[in-house]
Amino acid sequence: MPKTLTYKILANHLVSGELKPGNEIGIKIDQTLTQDATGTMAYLQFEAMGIPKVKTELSVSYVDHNTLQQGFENADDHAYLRTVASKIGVRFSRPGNGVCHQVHIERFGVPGKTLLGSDSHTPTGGGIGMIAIGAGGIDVAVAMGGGAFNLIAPKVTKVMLTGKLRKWVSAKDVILHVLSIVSTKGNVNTVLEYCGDGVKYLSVPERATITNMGAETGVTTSIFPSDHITKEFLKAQNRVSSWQELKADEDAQYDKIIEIDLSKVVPMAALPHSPGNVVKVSEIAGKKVDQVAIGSCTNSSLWDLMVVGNILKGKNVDPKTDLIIAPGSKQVFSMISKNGILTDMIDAGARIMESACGFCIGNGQSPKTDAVSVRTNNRNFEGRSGTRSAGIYLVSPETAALCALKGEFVDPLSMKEKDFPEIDMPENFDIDDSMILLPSEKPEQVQIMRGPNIGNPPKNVPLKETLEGEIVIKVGDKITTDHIMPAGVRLKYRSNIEKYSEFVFEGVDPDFSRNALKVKQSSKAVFIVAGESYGQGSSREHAALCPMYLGVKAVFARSFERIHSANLVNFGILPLVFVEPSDYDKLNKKDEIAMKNILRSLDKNENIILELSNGSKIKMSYSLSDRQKAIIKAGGLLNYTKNN
Ligand code: MIC
Ligand code: SF4
Repeated sequence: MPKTLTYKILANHLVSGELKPGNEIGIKIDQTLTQDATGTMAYLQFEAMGIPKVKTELSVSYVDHNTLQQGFENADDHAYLRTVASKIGVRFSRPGNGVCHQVHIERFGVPGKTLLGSDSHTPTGGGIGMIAIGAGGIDVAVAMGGGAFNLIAPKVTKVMLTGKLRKWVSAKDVILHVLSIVSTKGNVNTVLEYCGDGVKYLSVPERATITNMGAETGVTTSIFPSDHITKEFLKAQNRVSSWQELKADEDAQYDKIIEIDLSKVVPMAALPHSPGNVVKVSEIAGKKVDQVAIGSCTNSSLWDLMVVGNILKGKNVDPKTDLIIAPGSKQVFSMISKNGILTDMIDAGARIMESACGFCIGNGQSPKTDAVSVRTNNRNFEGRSGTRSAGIYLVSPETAALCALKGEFVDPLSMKEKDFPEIDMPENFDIDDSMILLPSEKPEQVQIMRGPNIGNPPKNVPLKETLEGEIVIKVGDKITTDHIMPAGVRLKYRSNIEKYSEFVFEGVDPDFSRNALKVKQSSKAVFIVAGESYGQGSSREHAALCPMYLGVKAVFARSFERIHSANLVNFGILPLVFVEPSDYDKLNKKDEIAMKNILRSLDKNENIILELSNGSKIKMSYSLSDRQKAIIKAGGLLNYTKNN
């Protein structure tokens, strides 16, 4: 039977289950990546599994999120990550070497391989023809130990690209256009597979921009074929031996088809506070802009920054607008420095940041009160920038550069075609992997460094037949992991769960953590009530781990996002869905709830019943595989892995 590219790669890696959409399958993982903000927990969990050395073909530990090092905490994390990597056979990408996804695609991505990363933008690797999936740190730890990664065999949507992008329109506009079609919800357990004639006009970094931000649609991953463009990219990275041609079979069947004529795509922007609020830039032209930030794993390739630098060349940034630029990797940084584009940026008035996530995760450059901040990154959730009242607008590098010069929104299509900069891309990139440390050849001699910021992962207890407890918070739709577990200035506590837990739901209900602990101390369970798409956004398992620490035993929601619901399971928290969505309205903060016969119901695949103190009952369903039920019963994946 003719196959999609997605199913060809999945079939090559299948270790369990039947490869049919909707079934739970297990796949072998060839490569893993972690970043520092999720990595410390992943490696602590790996250590707790008692496996001496990773069993993957390649595992890389990146440091890119927490690089500000205000206080000792980040530096403690880095020292732990460097030494544990050296001991267990993982490469270590030093702080300063760049954002994990950008570096991974440059130096390690291989068409046809599987990549699991403890970061939701791991699908960036789909730009080079990998099946690249984001997951919680503990799933990555299991994969490093040689265990399969379990997922629901996805439905595949064909995104058929025809035509060629006009000058001043770029890959970011394509993915924002896709978001305007598929939105940020309802796409769980789907893969977006790009094909068609238009693909050949997109470079690998442009494809990576598109697959990167596919994460915002909620899909499992996105993928492009591996063709002569992929080969050229790998050649320029001196890695052509990693290339193989890969594409879907001619008559492959897709679940859905979306057609996009690239020549008709126009510059787009996502308005605050969701990547799905997409409009044409022409609709907001003239709106004043306070800050522009260019970089992140979505748009910081050499091409992106060459375009930006050439637009800025010989001009000055508007006096009332700040321009911040963070190159995606040391390779990009070094190349724009050598070819003089960096000087053009500095001369134009740009503030240059190190190659790291920085502003994207709210680690510095928080905009002023009520600011309009225009950014090339992928998320604009409320408060993520560090300034709750600011509105973040997501755009292409072209739009961002023009906004910085004029101090207001400019539709790039108002520019003349002939004024688009002529850019000569080099045939070869500068290769220098000296910032990637190889693991030790004498691991027995490596001492793992654990400063006071490195705590042990907290333990959970097996699930009980009956839970009695209280609803400590009720939230609405589209609650993101940034709402549940803020990053920014709190990011430095990622390795210290007790401290980090103080900030759960900080921006939604500052008393949540204290109230939850009180309920836990009175030996009752803590419950959360939520609307649709609970847990959108990042893969941070802390959004499950810290609630677990605070005594959360179940979340009652209208629907869940994929990575977050997997993380809840991994930490022994029940993700339950209202059978009758309107029952959401019957539950309130402080309600006392009893759940009986939980284990029996799970065994029999029956609904779980919530008993309210007023006598009424609410039916909750769940979509859990037998393996997931066993994990929840054991009190989480760590306990389960130890027992099996
Ligand atoms: C993000 O973009 O939200 C992050 C920060 O990269 C997260 C990971 C994290 O929270 O550490 C993600 O995308 O998974
Ligand atoms: Fe880093 Fe932002 Fe990319 Fe997340 S989305 S990996 S914070 S650059």
